[in-house]
Amino acid sequence: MDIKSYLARKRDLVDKALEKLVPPAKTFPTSVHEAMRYSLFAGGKRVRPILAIAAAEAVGANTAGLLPIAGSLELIHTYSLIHDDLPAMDDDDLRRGRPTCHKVYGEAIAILAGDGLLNRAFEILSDSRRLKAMSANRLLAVIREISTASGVFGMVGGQVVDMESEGKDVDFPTLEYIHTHKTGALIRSSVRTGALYAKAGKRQFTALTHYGEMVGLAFQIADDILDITGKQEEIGKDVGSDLKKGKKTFPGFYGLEESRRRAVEVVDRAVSSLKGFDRKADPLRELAKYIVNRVN
Ligand code: GRG
Repeated sequence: MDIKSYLARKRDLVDKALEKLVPPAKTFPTSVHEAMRYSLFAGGKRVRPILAIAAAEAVGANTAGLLPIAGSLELIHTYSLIHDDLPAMDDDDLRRGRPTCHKVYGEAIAILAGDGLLNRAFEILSDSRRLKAMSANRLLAVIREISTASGVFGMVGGQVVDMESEGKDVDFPTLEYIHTHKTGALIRSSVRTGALYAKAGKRQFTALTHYGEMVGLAFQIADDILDITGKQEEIGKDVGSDLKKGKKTFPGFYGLEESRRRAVEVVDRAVSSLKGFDRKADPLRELAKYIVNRVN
C-alpha cells in the first residue's frame, strides 16, 4: 500500500472534521479562538487521529463516526504543544515552522488557548448527539482512556519529570518514564481509542495496546534523532534544542547508530504484534515504519 497517499487522504478528512470542531475565529472572544486555530491549523501531521482511525479500520469498523473523537486527540495534542512551548516550560520560538502561539498572541492568551483546546476536546467527547455511533458506556470508556493518558498518570506526569530532569544526569529508567508518559501515553491511547470505538475483542485490544506502546517509543526515539540530524525547515523547530536544554535523549545514552537500530527493532515489534490481523491492518504496519523514517 502507498502510505503517503493514505496519510494525505486521512489528514484531509481529519482537517475537515477539525474545521467544524472548533469555533470560527470570529467567535467572541476572538483572541482565544484565533489563537486556538492558529496552532491547530499550523500543519501538524495528525499522527494521533490517523492512528485511531487506522486501529479502528484494522478491526473492521466504518470510521466515519470516529472523526470527532479522532479530532479531540489532535486538540489535546495541540494544547500540549502550546503549553510546552511557553517560557515557563521549553521556551521555544518556533513550532510547526511558525512562531509559537505565545510569540504571536502573548503568554496569557496562549495559556488560555491551550486550556480552551483541552476543554473543547472533552466537550466533544461527552457530546452523545455528536457521537451517535457509540453507546454511553463505550463513550465513557473512551473518555476515561483519553483523560488518563493526558493527565498526571500520562502526558502531564511525563512532562513534569522531563522538566525536573533538565540538566541532571538522569538514568535510563527515568528517560524511559519520560518517553512513555510524555509522548507515548497519548499515542498508545490514540490506538486504544480506535480499538474501543471498533469494539475490538480482548485479544485484539491487547495486541493493539502493545502496538501503540511500541509505536509511541519508536516515535520518541525518532524525535530524539531528528533533534540532532533534522533540518530546521523540515522539523519546523530549532535543531539541537534537547542538547541546549541539557535534556537526556536516546542518542545521549546509546549514540545515533545504536538509537537508529533500536528504533527499527521497536518498529519490528510493533508490526509483530499485528500478526493476528489481516490486510486491513496494513495501514498500521506502514504507519509504524513511516514514524521512524519521517523527516519531520
Ligand atoms: C504541556 C502537559 C504538557 C505536555 C507537553 C507533547 C509534549 C508534552 C511536549 C512536546 C515536546 C516534544 C517535542 C516531544 C517530542 C515528541 C512530540 C510530541 C513531538 C511533536 O509531535 P508531532 O511530531 O507534531 O506529532 P505535529 O506538529 O506533526 O503534530
